[in-house]
Amino acid sequence: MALFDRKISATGKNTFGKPKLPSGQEGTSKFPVLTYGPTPKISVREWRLKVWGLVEEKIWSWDEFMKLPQTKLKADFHCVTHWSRFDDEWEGVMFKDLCAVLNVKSAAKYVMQHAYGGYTTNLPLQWMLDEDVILAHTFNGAPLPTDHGGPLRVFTPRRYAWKGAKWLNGLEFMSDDKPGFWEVNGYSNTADPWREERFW
Ligand SMILES: Nc1nc2c(c(=O)[nH]1)N[C@H]1C(S)=C(S)[C@@H](COP(=O)(O)O)O[C@H]1N2
Ligand SMILES: [Mo]
Repeated sequence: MALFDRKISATGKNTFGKPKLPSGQEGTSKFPVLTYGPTPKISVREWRLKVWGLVEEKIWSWDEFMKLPQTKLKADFHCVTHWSRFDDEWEGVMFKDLCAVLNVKSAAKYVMQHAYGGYTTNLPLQWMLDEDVILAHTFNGAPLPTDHGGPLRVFTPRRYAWKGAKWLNGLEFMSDDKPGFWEVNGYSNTADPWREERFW
């Protein structure tokens, strides 16, 4: 397969001081699509984002969501299937900025991301609050392609890419950890690319 037609080399450190290329990864200019099951096609008119659980429940429409503070983030993307992309520009709402307008209860320690189509993935709230976790709608200056999770996906630069749900439509705040889709199916719960936490 043509995934590594053009290998991209990367040396030195990334923005948070980790090797630009984690061990076991290869740089590519391609952006493969990795989706389990069919691709949900959601227009921004019908799109909603709901938060529930240990938080004051709230639902955003697209227009309301776009009024939240918008940020551009340059970051690298690491997939557990051994490819990495470098220096893409993502734009959207940082999770920490979204959290700032929520009433999260102090008992909330974990967050489950929910997507149209049923995909889920879990992370500690503390890790979701990392400064670079973004709910992204724009990729390199254009609307995020549907295949890659448009209208809105989560991107977690410090974790393997399965820790970001494409077609995000819900955030559940929880007191206890609960494994998401791939975590149930053998992927690591913590997913640190610099420790090669791929599977358990
Ligand atoms: N809703 C949803 N989100 C998902 C997935 C999925 O199947 N469904 N796959 C995950 C996996 S395993 C990876 S590697 C990345 C892939 O993102 P990409 O298709 O944009 O490369 O999305 C993650 N988010
Ligand atoms: Mo993946």
